[in-house]
Amino acid sequence: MAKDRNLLWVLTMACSVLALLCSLPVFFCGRKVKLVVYIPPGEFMMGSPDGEEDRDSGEGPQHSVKISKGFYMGVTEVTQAQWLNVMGYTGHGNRFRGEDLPEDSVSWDDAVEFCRRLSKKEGKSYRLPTEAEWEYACRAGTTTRSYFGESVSQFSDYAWYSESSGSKTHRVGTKKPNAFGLYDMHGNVYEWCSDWYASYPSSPQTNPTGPTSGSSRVIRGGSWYTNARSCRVASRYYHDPTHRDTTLGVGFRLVLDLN
Ligand SMILES: [Ca+2]
Repeated sequence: MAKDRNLLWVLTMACSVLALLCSLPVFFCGRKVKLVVYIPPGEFMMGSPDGEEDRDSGEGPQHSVKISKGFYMGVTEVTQAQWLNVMGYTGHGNRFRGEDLPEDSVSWDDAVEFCRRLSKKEGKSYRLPTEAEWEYACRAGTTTRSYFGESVSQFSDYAWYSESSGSKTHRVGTKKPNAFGLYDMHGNVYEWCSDWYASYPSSPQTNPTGPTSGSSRVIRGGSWYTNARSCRVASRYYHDPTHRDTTLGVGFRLVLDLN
């Protein structure tokens, strides 16, 4: 079993390197910048193992998930400049202001509307990540509490969270990225996922999208406001999809589907 896991890790890392080499430059706001990276298909164990420190029961049961199709994902959270360019107005009462800061107080409905307008504007298919895609992309082949390992002492090198943020959000992409080249998957702002929140199934899943109805949508990754426990890769939280949280800091990250 250990040998299989090592092989899986090697294959995933090989795909990660390929993904970085294949990072897709796209035009946005008239500037040619790398906004998304390719996330290759693969399989992973979703949720946290029973023995993980700081684990919450809602992170289990840990179960096998297959992502059968690659996709592109935003290198960073959606910034306030990107929001203005697409929506034509500044955000809904962002707690912190700055064009390179993430949108920090958007509802799920707001984020979905942004995806709809950007898709129409560019003739592409942008959407929120599923919860499984988010965790798969964040892990980038790792199985630890964060994409950089188990050590809480390293959190400040990788994440803007309660101990490192100075009680505010920060310019996106300024901490260390994961193996896929994604920044701020831990901390800065929480990120909306497309799924309704629900308990996990125990059986293996392929491209799970969550239940068909519910009352709260999933948010992931913790924020400038939360502690390291809430920034762990398996940590889950949720909100009413109409709620614009000016305390926690909730933004989002785009997924661009392959044609
Ligand atoms: Ca984040």
